[in-house]
Amino acid sequence: MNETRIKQVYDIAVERYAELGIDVEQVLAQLQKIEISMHCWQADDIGGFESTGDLTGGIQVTGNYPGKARNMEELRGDILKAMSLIPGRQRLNLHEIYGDFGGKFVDRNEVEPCHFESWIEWGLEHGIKLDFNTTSFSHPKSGDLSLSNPDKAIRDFWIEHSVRCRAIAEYMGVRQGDPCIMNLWVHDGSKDITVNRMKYRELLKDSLDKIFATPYSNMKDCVESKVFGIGLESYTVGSNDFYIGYGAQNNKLVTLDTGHFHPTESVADKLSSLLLFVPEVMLHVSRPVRWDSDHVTIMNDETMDLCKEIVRCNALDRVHIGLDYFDASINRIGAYVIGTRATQKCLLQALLEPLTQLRQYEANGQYFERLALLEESKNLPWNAVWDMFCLRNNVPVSDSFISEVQKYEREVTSHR
Ligand code: RNT
Ligand code: ZN
Repeated sequence: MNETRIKQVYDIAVERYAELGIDVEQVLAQLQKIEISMHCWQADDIGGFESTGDLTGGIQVTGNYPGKARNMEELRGDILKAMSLIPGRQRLNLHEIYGDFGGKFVDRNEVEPCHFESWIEWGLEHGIKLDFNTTSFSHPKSGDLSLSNPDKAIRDFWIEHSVRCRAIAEYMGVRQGDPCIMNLWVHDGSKDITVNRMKYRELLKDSLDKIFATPYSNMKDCVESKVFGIGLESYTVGSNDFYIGYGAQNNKLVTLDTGHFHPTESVADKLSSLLLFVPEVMLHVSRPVRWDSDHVTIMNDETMDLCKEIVRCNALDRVHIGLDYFDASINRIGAYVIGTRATQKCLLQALLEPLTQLRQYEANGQYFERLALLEESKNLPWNAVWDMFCLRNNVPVSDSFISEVQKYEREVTSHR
């Protein structure tokens, strides 16, 4: 891409937006500050470094594109490569099973902050802040029920795991000088009609109370619901209602995964309700295709609506944006780049929305005018601003990241 052309087109876009009262430079400064929490698990199909066992817990990765990361070094290299093709600075979201266990087997109820020391050092070296997740799946004790298991020994095992994970997240937060967001999602559920739905939810609530007993100030807890898992289709203990209730009552962050709702439900619309009752929200931006399929995030209406709602709620400081998808059928580094850049593009368009004018129309009951401006906003020259954002951040403009991903594939991942 010709730099001079990018600049010329950008200048025209700046003028056009100025006519609508939008300060593009200010928007770019805002976008620059948003760090997206990239999920480490797209790099290796949620494998982790604990075992080579199967992925369980009702989630599934499909595809077998060659070159997936086989160890920590490869995974770190892939993530740095992806980040080098994405403008701005991002965070990295780790699962417990990605600990640096030094070749030894460390069970989930034995994990300690030291197992993440090398990650913390790596993060500090590269300016990448870490987020964290408990891991209830892919373990002999996972079964269908973990924190809500009627068997106290199994429940206690997962409580211990989660308690330890919080301590690790707190340690990460201290070391990076910024709170680590720790997400808790458990797969607990049942394949078929369940006749004691209350019982498991009581147990989950009780387990959570125990897990959250210690207050911390350098980590933030969030709880993630879902509709169903594979093989657990009829009942999900940690449903949306359950966690909204829990979060509201206990002042916990609620995680909204865009794949975890009924297909026509708007996740964007949830923000302005939730933010009135819970302190902050964590997002897992994903793309469900017919089900919670975790396809690569793209710039579609759902992601756009979500980003617009964050901005319209003036909640950029209360909504943490993370990604959660896993597609093993295409180049995995490319998948990171597409999904993260798509989310940023949606955020940019949200920030460039002529909101003052739109709200004026709305307040006046001028609904034709509101709809007309919403439609016209779609074809404002936001792409010229996006190209400039990439240029200033020294990352490939437009589709020129494709050849970078191909080069890395040729030189690195194809040799695995
Ligand atoms: C599963 C949840 C959860 C996982 C990750 C791996 O449906 O979305 O967030 O995808 O923890
Ligand atoms: Zn998720």
